[in-house]
Amino acid sequence: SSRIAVVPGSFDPPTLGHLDVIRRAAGLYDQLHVLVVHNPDKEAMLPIAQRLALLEESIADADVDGDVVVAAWSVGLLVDYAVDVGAGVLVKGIRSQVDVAYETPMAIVNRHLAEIETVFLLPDPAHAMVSSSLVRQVASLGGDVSPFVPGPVARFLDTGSRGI
Ligand code: COD
Repeated sequence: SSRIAVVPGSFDPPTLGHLDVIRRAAGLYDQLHVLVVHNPDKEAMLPIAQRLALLEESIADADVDGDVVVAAWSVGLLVDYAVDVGAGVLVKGIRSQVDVAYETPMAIVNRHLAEIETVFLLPDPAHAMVSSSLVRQVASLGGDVSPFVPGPVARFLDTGSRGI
């Protein structure tokens, strides 16, 4: 049977850290669903549709090998999406003890809810300090975000075409 995994995130905006996790996960599974999930705990910078477009462009631009689907999910449990597409695994990136503390209870709940396993990938040291919140901060203060994000995201943030 084919191995299908979901890589969920806010992706607000997608970063080089995200792209690293996506590329490596694509090498581990037959099909990958990169899922833009609305996180009610975070105030959003970009609308979901914009994050989807930037993710698609960034994945294409980076020539990620494998069967990668980009989708969005805003109603119901994340594991409902996973079950719908036949995925048995969620892949998350772990940058720090803070990420471990945040992800551990969710991983346990998701396994109880739907027998979905969570697989954690350690970050590439080159991108381990990159986060969307850092990029949002630098962008909002007019700084250069190009060292932290894929080309399409850098170009988008740079043109000031954001509706904010
Ligand atoms: N290097 C490696 N990994 C990274 C990096 C980096 N530099 N930056 C981010 N990541 C990882 C994150 O650790 C995460 O795994 C993923 O990439 C996405 O990151 P973000 O910041 O875009 O997304 P988050 O952390 O806001 O996650 C949002 C989710 C909605 C996916 C999360 O909150 C979640 O799983 N929610 C579950 C909703 C649900 O069903 N709840 C009920 C059961 S618990």
